[in-house]
Amino acid sequence: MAGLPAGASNITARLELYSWTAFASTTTAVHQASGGAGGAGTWASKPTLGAALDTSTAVTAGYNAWNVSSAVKGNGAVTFAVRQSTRNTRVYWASKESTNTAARPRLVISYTAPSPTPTPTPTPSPGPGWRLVWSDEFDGTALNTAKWRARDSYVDYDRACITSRAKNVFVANGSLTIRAQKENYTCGGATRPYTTGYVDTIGKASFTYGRFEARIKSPNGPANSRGLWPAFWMRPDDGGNGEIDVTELPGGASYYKAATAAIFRDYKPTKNDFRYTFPTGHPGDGFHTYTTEWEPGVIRWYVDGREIWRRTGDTTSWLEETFGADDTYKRKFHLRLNFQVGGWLGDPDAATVLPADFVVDHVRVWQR
Ligand SMILES: [Ca+2]
Repeated sequence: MAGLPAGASNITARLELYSWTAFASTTTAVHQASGGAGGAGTWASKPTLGAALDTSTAVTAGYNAWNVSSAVKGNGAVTFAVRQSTRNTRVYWASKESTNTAARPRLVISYTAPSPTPTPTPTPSPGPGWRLVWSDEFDGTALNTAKWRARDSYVDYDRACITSRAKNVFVANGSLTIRAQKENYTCGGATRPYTTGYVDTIGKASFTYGRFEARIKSPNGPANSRGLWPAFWMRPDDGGNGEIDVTELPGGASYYKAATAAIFRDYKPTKNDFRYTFPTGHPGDGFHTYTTEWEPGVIRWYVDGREIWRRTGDTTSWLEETFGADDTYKRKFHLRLNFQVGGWLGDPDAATVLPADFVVDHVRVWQR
């Protein structure tokens, strides 16, 4: 037997032998019989029969079945024999050489197929010289407030109120989840139809240059995701010009397949951005790793370890001015994870499924 898929479970096996006629006999199926059963019926040494699997007390015309599941654990060879209390088996049973192919012995297998799992995406290793300087693997049971602050807030372009409640931001099962909900909530003196979450490292961790990575599962599929917009991005502590978007993952039929990489000088907007469409799959089909390497004179973006885009002084005249870090202009950028609901790329519609989860397996920062 070779056809069982990896991960098959609940395997059952039925040995079926065809008898040309009914007769009285007790038959017992056994397995792992050793010794040959060939020849004319007079053995020099009879096969050694194994333990009983299943017994039938009468033979009927047509197929007779024995449950041999306990002998079948997976692919590979298993030998079965049937021990019979009366009569000569050769007279009544169809053999594997029978010209009637529909009467040959057969082993009928049924099983539960493994549930399909998305291709796991490896977490890429950083190149030479990068040293891990900060990370959160989200292994605990609560947001680590030494590293992050969950905000209670709102912004004009977000249709949701941002709350720090566990309903919107929580750590469990090795991940941070930011959950957008459909619920009326009041913030800034107005009631909004959604809530969401937002965490940042302002005042807790900020960096000049580095390799910034998050492993993320977006909630956004081809349908039912319009208006959902997870993002991992960075802003300078001084609140001035400059934004680095490691990834933005807006939902909706027009956007769900792509991850957007971007840098902003200002919000006039002077910006460069690039929408990377996955060669197979999409950001919502499982966890994917999004990385930005910010170094003097160059910023590179990666998805699942593959470089997708880079900016240098040649492509972007304002790169050094905005992201340079000479001694007189040493700027530190902090990390942000937010899950905007609605805005420039469309509001949720009737098909948008809420609650929706923006799940982050880890955030890691290296420097060199
Ligand atoms: Ca984790």
